[in-house]
Amino acid sequence: MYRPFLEYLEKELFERFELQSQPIPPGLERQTSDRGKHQATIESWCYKCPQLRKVRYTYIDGGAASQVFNSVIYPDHCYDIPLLGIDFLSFGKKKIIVVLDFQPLFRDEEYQEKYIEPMREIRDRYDKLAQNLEMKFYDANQYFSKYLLFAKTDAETVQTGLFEAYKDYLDLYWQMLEQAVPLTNQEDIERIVKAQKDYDQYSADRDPASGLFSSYFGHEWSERFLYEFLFEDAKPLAVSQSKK
Ligand code: BLA
Repeated sequence: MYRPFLEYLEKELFERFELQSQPIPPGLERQTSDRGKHQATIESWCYKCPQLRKVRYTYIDGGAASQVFNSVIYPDHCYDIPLLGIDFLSFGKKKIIVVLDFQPLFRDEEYQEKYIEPMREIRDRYDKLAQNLEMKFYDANQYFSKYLLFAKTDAETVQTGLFEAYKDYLDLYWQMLEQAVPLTNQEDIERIVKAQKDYDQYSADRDPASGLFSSYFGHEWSERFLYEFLFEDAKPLAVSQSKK
């Protein structure tokens, strides 16, 4: 269902950047499950290039029961640009949730003005996909922008409106990257390192997918996938707590 989105992202990335494939820890790159009705394959890709320190995307194909496309793009630490976050989910065709955002690293006015306001014009053209839904797992004021697309929708809208919106958001994101001036001051760069790391910790600890991964692939695999691949700069909760 979301394959065309994955293919489009891949094509754009390969046309615009000198991507270098990055290793994914053994056993996490691809996994299949045949636990009765929980049959699914999960597959992931990871790249880097001078402007983007980590580009990862994952596809879960569980047939009609589940289709998921998830991706995060982390710019190099010398750019304070938001992360690009994609989470498109479909469970049994009835429950379709799509989230697409430039995930802000900071919340000050200047940052909003520079990186978030430019999204407004696009967001306003896709009202149907920006439903101001309440978040249960995350805090909407942390790492989400006010112009995110977040909707409960249907297959028809995914193929038409969402695909258009997706192309527009990606275009704007590439444009921001092209215009970005790299930071050179070490302290400024350290601030980005910390902000991206905090994002990983926050996201890993709250990820609503952990139950989904566990149900398909087991708890142990799920923890490894979260902390060794998806959010590898995060420490597992038990560890980070015992170190406090
Ligand atoms: C919600 N994301 C969800 C849910 C699942 C996933 C199962 C809960 C849906 C529900 O029942 O309400 C799935 N999350 C995943 C998967 C991966 C993952 C499969 O990380 C990894 C492969 N989530 C992101 C990114 C964004 C994001 C990058 O990983 C940013 C665009 C957003 N997902 C996001 C939001 C929700 C969500 C905002 C709703 C959560 C809430 O209500 O608080």
